[in-house]
Amino acid sequence: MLHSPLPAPSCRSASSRTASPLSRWRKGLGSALLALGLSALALPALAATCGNTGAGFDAWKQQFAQEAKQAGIGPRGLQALAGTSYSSSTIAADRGQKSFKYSLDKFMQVRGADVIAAQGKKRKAQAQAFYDSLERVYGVPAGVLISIHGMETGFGRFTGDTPVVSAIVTLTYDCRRSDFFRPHALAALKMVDLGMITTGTLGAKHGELGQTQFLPGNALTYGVDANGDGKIDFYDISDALASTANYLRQKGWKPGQGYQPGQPNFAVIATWNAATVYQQAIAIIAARIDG
Ligand SMILES: [Ca+2]
Repeated sequence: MLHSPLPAPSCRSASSRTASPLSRWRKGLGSALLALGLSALALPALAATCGNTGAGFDAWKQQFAQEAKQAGIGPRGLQALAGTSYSSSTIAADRGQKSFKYSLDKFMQVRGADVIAAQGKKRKAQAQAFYDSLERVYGVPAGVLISIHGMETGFGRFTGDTPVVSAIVTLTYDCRRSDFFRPHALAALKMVDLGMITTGTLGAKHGELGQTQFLPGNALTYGVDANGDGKIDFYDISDALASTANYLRQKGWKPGQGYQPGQPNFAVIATWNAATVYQQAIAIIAARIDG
Protein backbone atom coordinates (compact mmCIF):
# COMPACT_ATOMS: atom_id res chain seq x y z
CA MET A 1 0.00 0.00 0.00
CA LEU A 2 1.60 3.21 1.02
CA HIS A 3 5.31 3.23 0.75
CA SER A 4 6.55 6.10 2.73
CA PRO A 5 7.11 9.13 0.60
CA LEU A 6 7.38 11.13 3.75
CA PRO A 7 10.25 13.41 4.48
CA ALA A 8 9.96 12.93 8.19
CA PRO A 9 8.62 9.59 9.33
CA SER A 10 5.99 10.17 11.82
CA CYS A 11 3.22 8.72 13.78
CA ARG A 12 0.22 10.28 15.24
CA SER A 13 -0.26 11.24 18.79
CA ALA A 14 1.62 11.92 21.94
CA SER A 15 0.91 8.45 23.19
CA SER A 16 2.45 6.86 20.15
CA ARG A 17 5.08 9.36 19.25
CA THR A 18 7.65 6.75 20.01
CA ALA A 19 6.08 4.22 17.73
CA SER A 20 5.22 3.47 14.25
CA PRO A 21 6.48 6.13 11.94
CA LEU A 22 4.75 5.35 8.74
CA SER A 23 2.39 2.85 10.03
CA ARG A 24 -0.75 4.87 10.02
CA TRP A 25 -0.36 5.93 6.51
CA ARG A 26 -0.36 2.40 5.30
CA LYS A 27 -3.77 1.60 6.55
CA GLY A 28 -5.99 1.72 3.66
CA LEU A 29 -5.47 4.26 0.96
CA GLY A 30 -6.50 1.89 -1.78
CA SER A 31 -9.36 0.47 0.17
CA ALA A 32 -10.61 3.93 1.00
CA LEU A 33 -10.71 4.74 -2.67
CA LEU A 34 -12.51 1.51 -3.39
CA ALA A 35 -14.98 2.10 -0.61
CA LEU A 36 -15.92 5.40 -2.11
CA GLY A 37 -16.11 3.95 -5.57
CA LEU A 38 -13.45 6.37 -6.64
CA SER A 39 -10.67 5.95 -9.05
CA ALA A 40 -7.94 8.22 -10.19
CA LEU A 41 -9.96 8.93 -13.29
CA ALA A 42 -12.95 10.03 -11.30
CA LEU A 43 -11.02 12.74 -9.53
CA PRO A 44 -11.08 16.22 -10.97
CA ALA A 45 -8.09 17.17 -13.05
CA LEU A 46 -7.23 20.02 -10.72
CA ALA A 47 -7.35 19.31 -7.03
CA ALA A 48 -7.88 22.15 -4.60
CA THR A 49 -4.65 23.99 -3.88
CA CYS A 50 -2.97 22.95 -0.68
CA GLY A 51 -1.43 25.30 1.87
CA ASN A 52 1.13 25.25 4.63
CA THR A 53 -0.58 27.62 7.03
CA GLY A 54 -4.17 28.16 8.07
CA ALA A 55 -4.46 31.25 5.90
CA GLY A 56 -5.86 29.56 2.82
CA PHE A 57 -7.96 26.95 4.59
CA ASP A 58 -11.41 28.48 4.11
CA ALA A 59 -10.88 29.15 0.41
CA TRP A 60 -9.53 25.63 -0.02
CA LYS A 61 -12.57 24.16 1.72
CA GLN A 62 -14.83 25.69 -0.90
CA GLN A 63 -12.77 24.08 -3.65
CA PHE A 64 -12.63 20.78 -1.82
CA ALA A 65 -16.41 20.87 -1.40
CA GLN A 66 -16.66 20.58 -5.18
CA GLU A 67 -14.41 17.52 -5.13
CA ALA A 68 -16.45 16.05 -2.31
CA LYS A 69 -19.70 16.64 -4.16
CA GLN A 70 -18.29 14.92 -7.23
CA ALA A 71 -17.23 12.02 -5.03
CA GLY A 72 -20.82 11.59 -3.90
CA ILE A 73 -20.74 13.26 -0.51
CA GLY A 74 -24.22 14.35 0.51
CA PRO A 75 -25.57 17.43 2.29
CA ARG A 76 -24.66 16.32 5.81
CA GLY A 77 -21.08 15.59 4.85
CA LEU A 78 -20.76 18.86 2.95
CA GLN A 79 -22.19 20.73 5.92
CA ALA A 80 -19.63 19.03 8.14
CA LEU A 81 -16.86 20.07 5.77
CA ALA A 82 -18.05 23.67 5.87
CA GLY A 83 -18.02 23.50 9.66
CA THR A 84 -14.45 22.24 10.00
CA SER A 85 -11.77 24.47 11.41
CA TYR A 86 -8.05 24.42 10.78
CA SER A 87 -6.61 22.03 13.35
CA SER A 88 -3.49 23.76 14.62
CA SER A 89 -2.84 21.01 17.15
CA THR A 90 -2.88 18.44 14.35
CA ILE A 91 -0.35 20.38 12.32
CA ALA A 92 1.81 21.03 15.38
CA ALA A 93 1.82 17.30 16.12
CA ASP A 94 2.53 16.50 12.50
CA ARG A 95 5.48 18.88 12.32
CA GLY A 96 6.79 17.70 15.65
CA GLN A 97 6.96 14.01 14.84
CA LYS A 98 10.22 12.27 15.39
CA SER A 99 11.71 9.34 13.61
CA PHE A 100 11.37 6.07 15.38
CA LYS A 101 14.67 4.75 16.59
CA TYR A 102 13.99 2.47 19.54
CA SER A 103 15.19 -1.08 19.79
CA LEU A 104 12.49 -3.67 20.33
CA ASP A 105 13.34 -3.98 24.03
CA LYS A 106 13.26 -0.25 24.56
CA PHE A 107 10.03 0.08 22.61
CA MET A 108 8.37 -2.67 24.65
CA GLN A 109 9.49 -0.95 27.83
CA VAL A 110 8.35 2.52 26.77
CA ARG A 111 4.98 1.27 25.64
CA GLY A 112 4.36 -0.73 28.79
CA ALA A 113 4.27 -4.14 27.13
CA ASP A 114 4.34 -6.03 30.43
CA VAL A 115 1.31 -4.15 31.72
CA ILE A 116 -0.57 -4.61 28.46
CA ALA A 117 0.15 -8.34 28.53
CA ALA A 118 -0.88 -8.73 32.18
CA GLN A 119 -4.04 -6.68 31.81
CA GLY A 120 -4.73 -8.31 28.48
CA LYS A 121 -4.69 -11.78 30.01
CA LYS A 122 -7.28 -10.68 32.55
CA ARG A 123 -9.42 -9.04 29.88
CA LYS A 124 -9.38 -12.24 27.86
CA ALA A 125 -10.41 -14.33 30.86
CA GLN A 126 -13.20 -11.90 31.72
CA ALA A 127 -14.69 -11.96 28.22
CA GLN A 128 -13.65 -15.34 26.89
CA ALA A 129 -16.95 -15.97 25.08
CA PHE A 130 -16.71 -12.65 23.25
CA TYR A 131 -13.18 -13.29 22.04
CA ASP A 132 -14.05 -16.87 21.12
CA SER A 133 -16.90 -15.59 18.99
CA LEU A 134 -14.59 -13.15 17.19
CA GLU A 135 -12.14 -15.96 16.49
CA ARG A 136 -14.93 -18.16 15.18
CA VAL A 137 -16.08 -15.47 12.76
CA TYR A 138 -12.77 -13.89 11.71
CA GLY A 139 -10.15 -16.46 12.64
CA VAL A 140 -8.10 -13.92 14.62
CA PRO A 141 -7.15 -15.05 18.13
CA ALA A 142 -7.92 -12.95 21.19
CA GLY A 143 -4.32 -12.13 21.99
CA VAL A 144 -3.77 -10.24 18.77
CA LEU A 145 -6.92 -8.14 19.14
CA ILE A 146 -6.29 -7.44 22.81
CA SER A 147 -2.65 -6.58 22.13
CA ILE A 148 -3.65 -4.07 19.45
CA HIS A 149 -6.37 -2.65 21.70
CA GLY A 150 -3.88 -2.17 24.51
CA MET A 151 -1.18 -0.67 22.32
CA GLU A 152 -3.47 1.71 20.48
CA THR A 153 -5.51 3.24 23.28
CA GLY A 154 -4.69 1.52 26.57
CA PHE A 155 -7.86 -0.58 26.11
CA GLY A 156 -9.98 2.41 25.19
CA ARG A 157 -8.72 4.76 27.88
CA PHE A 158 -7.01 7.22 25.51
CA THR A 159 -8.87 7.57 22.25
CA GLY A 160 -7.81 11.14 21.56
CA ASP A 161 -9.07 14.67 22.01
CA THR A 162 -8.99 16.11 18.50
CA PRO A 163 -12.09 16.56 16.33
CA VAL A 164 -11.64 13.84 13.70
CA VAL A 165 -13.26 15.58 10.75
CA SER A 166 -11.36 18.83 11.24
CA ALA A 167 -8.11 16.92 11.75
CA ILE A 168 -8.38 14.83 8.62
CA VAL A 169 -9.61 17.72 6.49
CA THR A 170 -6.74 19.89 7.76
CA LEU A 171 -4.22 17.20 6.83
CA THR A 172 -5.75 17.03 3.36
CA TYR A 173 -5.44 20.79 2.98
CA ASP A 174 -1.86 20.74 4.30
CA CYS A 175 0.63 20.30 1.47
CA ARG A 176 2.75 17.67 3.17
CA ARG A 177 0.56 14.61 2.53
CA SER A 178 -2.56 15.80 0.76
CA ASP A 179 -2.78 12.81 -1.53
CA PHE A 180 -2.57 10.33 1.29
CA PHE A 181 -5.22 12.00 3.42
CA ARG A 182 -7.67 13.01 0.67
CA PRO A 183 -9.47 9.62 0.51
CA HIS A 184 -9.59 9.54 4.29
CA ALA A 185 -11.16 13.00 4.35
CA LEU A 186 -13.76 11.92 1.81
CA ALA A 187 -14.38 8.78 3.86
CA ALA A 188 -14.83 10.89 7.01
CA LEU A 189 -17.40 13.05 5.24
CA LYS A 190 -19.13 9.91 3.98
CA MET A 191 -19.22 8.63 7.55
CA VAL A 192 -20.94 11.84 8.58
CA ASP A 193 -23.45 11.29 5.78
CA LEU A 194 -24.07 7.80 7.11
CA GLY A 195 -24.38 8.94 10.72
CA MET A 196 -21.31 6.98 11.82
CA ILE A 197 -19.52 10.07 13.16
CA THR A 198 -20.27 13.77 13.65
CA THR A 199 -18.13 16.87 13.57
CA GLY A 200 -17.93 16.47 17.34
CA THR A 201 -16.34 13.01 17.20
CA LEU A 202 -12.92 13.07 18.85
CA GLY A 203 -9.89 11.03 17.92
CA ALA A 204 -6.13 11.21 17.69
CA LYS A 205 -4.27 14.12 16.19
CA HIS A 206 -4.26 12.63 12.70
CA GLY A 207 -7.92 11.72 12.71
CA GLU A 208 -7.61 8.11 13.84
CA LEU A 209 -10.78 7.19 15.61
CA GLY A 210 -12.13 4.78 18.14
CA GLN A 211 -10.77 2.15 20.45
CA THR A 212 -8.28 0.79 17.95
CA GLN A 213 -7.65 4.04 16.05
CA PHE A 214 -8.81 3.45 12.51
CA LEU A 215 -8.22 6.10 9.91
CA PRO A 216 -11.59 7.02 8.40
CA GLY A 217 -10.98 5.24 5.08
CA ASN A 218 -10.41 1.98 6.92
CA ALA A 219 -13.24 2.61 9.31
CA LEU A 220 -15.62 2.98 6.41
CA THR A 221 -14.27 -0.09 4.65
CA TYR A 222 -13.86 -2.53 7.53
CA GLY A 223 -16.36 -1.32 10.12
CA VAL A 224 -18.63 -3.96 11.64
CA ASP A 225 -21.73 -3.62 13.81
CA ALA A 226 -20.93 -6.42 16.22
CA ASN A 227 -23.34 -5.60 19.03
CA GLY A 228 -26.30 -5.50 16.69
CA ASP A 229 -27.61 -2.04 17.56
CA GLY A 230 -27.69 -1.03 13.91
CA LYS A 231 -24.76 1.37 14.21
CA ILE A 232 -21.07 0.94 13.61
CA ASP A 233 -19.49 2.66 16.57
CA PHE A 234 -15.72 2.56 16.84
CA TYR A 235 -15.96 3.80 20.42
CA ASP A 236 -17.91 0.67 21.36
CA ILE A 237 -15.55 -2.13 22.29
CA SER A 238 -17.53 -4.88 20.51
CA ASP A 239 -17.79 -2.96 17.27
CA ALA A 240 -14.19 -1.74 17.45
CA LEU A 241 -12.64 -5.15 18.05
CA ALA A 242 -14.85 -6.91 15.50
CA SER A 243 -13.90 -4.23 12.97
CA THR A 244 -10.23 -4.79 13.79
CA ALA A 245 -10.64 -8.54 13.39
CA ASN A 246 -12.45 -7.95 10.11
CA TYR A 247 -9.64 -5.70 8.90
CA LEU A 248 -7.05 -8.37 9.66
CA ARG A 249 -9.11 -11.12 8.07
CA GLN A 250 -9.68 -9.06 4.92
CA LYS A 251 -5.95 -8.37 4.79
CA GLY A 252 -5.33 -12.10 4.54
CA TRP A 253 -5.36 -13.53 8.05
CA LYS A 254 -5.16 -17.31 7.90
CA PRO A 255 -7.15 -18.93 10.72
CA GLY A 256 -5.15 -21.40 12.75
CA GLN A 257 -1.80 -20.23 11.36
CA GLY A 258 0.90 -18.62 13.46
CA TYR A 259 1.49 -14.89 13.78
CA GLN A 260 5.08 -14.72 14.96
CA PRO A 261 7.82 -13.41 12.64
CA GLY A 262 8.32 -15.92 9.85
CA GLN A 263 4.80 -17.32 10.21
CA PRO A 264 2.01 -16.55 7.73
CA ASN A 265 -0.01 -14.08 9.81
CA PHE A 266 2.90 -11.88 10.82
CA ALA A 267 2.64 -10.25 7.39
CA VAL A 268 -0.96 -9.38 8.19
CA ILE A 269 0.04 -7.71 11.45
CA ALA A 270 2.47 -5.72 9.32
CA THR A 271 -0.44 -4.22 7.39
CA TRP A 272 -1.69 -2.71 10.64
CA ASN A 273 1.48 -0.83 11.37
CA ALA A 274 4.60 -0.31 9.29
CA ALA A 275 7.08 -0.13 12.15
CA THR A 276 8.87 -3.43 12.59
CA VAL A 277 9.25 -3.08 16.34
CA TYR A 278 5.54 -2.34 16.64
CA GLN A 279 4.72 -5.49 14.67
CA GLN A 280 7.08 -7.55 16.79
CA ALA A 281 5.69 -6.09 20.01
CA ILE A 282 2.12 -6.89 18.96
CA ALA A 283 3.12 -10.49 18.23
CA ILE A 284 5.04 -10.93 21.48
CA ILE A 285 2.34 -9.40 23.67
CA ALA A 286 -0.34 -11.37 21.83
CA ALA A 287 1.50 -14.64 22.43
CA ARG A 288 1.75 -13.85 26.14
CA ILE A 289 -1.97 -13.18 26.28
CA ASP A 290 -2.85 -16.25 24.25
CA GLY A 291 -0.34 -18.45 26.04
CA1 LIG B 1 -22.95 -1.39 16.99
